[in-house]
Amino acid sequence: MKHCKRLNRRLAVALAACLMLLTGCAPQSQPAAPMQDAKQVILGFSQLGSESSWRIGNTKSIQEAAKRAGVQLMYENAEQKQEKQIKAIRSFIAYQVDVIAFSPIVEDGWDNVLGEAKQAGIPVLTTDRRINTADESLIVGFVGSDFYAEGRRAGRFLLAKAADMAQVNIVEISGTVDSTPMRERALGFRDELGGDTRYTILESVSGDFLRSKGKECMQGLLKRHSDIDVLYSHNDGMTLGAIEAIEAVGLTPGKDIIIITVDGEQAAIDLLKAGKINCVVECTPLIGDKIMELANKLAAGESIPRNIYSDERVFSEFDTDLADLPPREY
Ligand code: GYE
Repeated sequence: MKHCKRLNRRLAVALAACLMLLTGCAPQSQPAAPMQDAKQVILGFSQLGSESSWRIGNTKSIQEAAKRAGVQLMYENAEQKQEKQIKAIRSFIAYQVDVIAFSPIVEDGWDNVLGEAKQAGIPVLTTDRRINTADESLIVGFVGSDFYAEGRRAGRFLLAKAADMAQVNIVEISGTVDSTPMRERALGFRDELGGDTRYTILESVSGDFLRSKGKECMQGLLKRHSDIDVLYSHNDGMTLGAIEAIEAVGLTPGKDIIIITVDGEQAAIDLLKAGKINCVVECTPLIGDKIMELANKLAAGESIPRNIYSDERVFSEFDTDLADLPPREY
C-alpha cells in the first residue's frame, strides 16, 4: 500500500515535471522534481518570504541541511502572502510528499488546508512560527524559538540598564501583526517589566520585520515624541533602519536612545560592538538540521516531541566576550 502510494507520488511528481517542461511555465522557485531513489524522503517546505537576513539565513540552513540529510526538498517561497503559502501546501498534498513543514506568516486561517493534509495522511510540522487552531491534531509538532522568553530577556536587560533611571520612556517597533514573534516578544517584554510604574510604553507600531519600514516607523516616532529613552525593536532589520532615522536627526543611538533588538545577525552584533546597539537578544534561524531529523522520523512513522526550542542567549554591552564571538552565519 505504502509502496503503491510512493509509486503514485513518483508518477505525480514526474507528470508535473513534464507538464512544466511542455508548457514552459515552471515557477521561479520550482519544486525539485527529479526521479530519485525510491527510499528518499520528500519534504515539502513553504517558506513565508525573504523579508530579513534572518529569513535568508533560515532558508539557507534548510536547503543545506536537506542536501546533507539526503532529503528531497520541495521548496516554495510565499513572498509574504498567506494565500501563496496555502497554495504551496495544496501542491505538496497533490504531490503526495512524505512530510510538510511550513513557517506560517500569521497565526490564523490554516484549518482548512491543514485539514486537507490530515485527510491525505501527511504529517505537518510548523517551523519558526506557530498557528492558532482549535484542532491541535492538525500539526504534529513545532521547532523554533521561544519568542516569549526572548521578550522577557529583552525586558531583563532593560531592568538592569535602567536601574538608576527615575522614568523610562519606551517606543516599540513590532513585527508582522498577528505573527507569533510579534505577539510573544511584545508580551514577554511587558511581563518582565511587570507593574514597575517607571516604565512607560509611549507607542508601539508595526514595522512588518522590514528594514525600510523600521526606518519609516522611527521617523514618525521621533516626530511624535521628544522624550524617547528606549527603542525596543522586534528584529535587527527594523533596528538598522531605525538607527538611520535616529542618526539623521542628530541623536546618537546607544547613548541618547537605548537600543534593544532581536535576532543577532552579523550587522547587529557589529553595531553592538560599535556601541550603537545596547542589547541583542539572540533568535537563531539555523534550524535546518533539526527539521530534517524530524522529517526523517515522521516519514518513518515515528513520533516526535510536540515542541522543540533552540538554545539561545543574549549579547549586550555588559558582556566581556564580544570580541571573541565567532562570525554569525546570518
Ligand atoms: O525575528 C525576523 C523575521 O519569525 C523569528 O521573522 C522570525 C522573525 C525574525 O523576519 O527577522
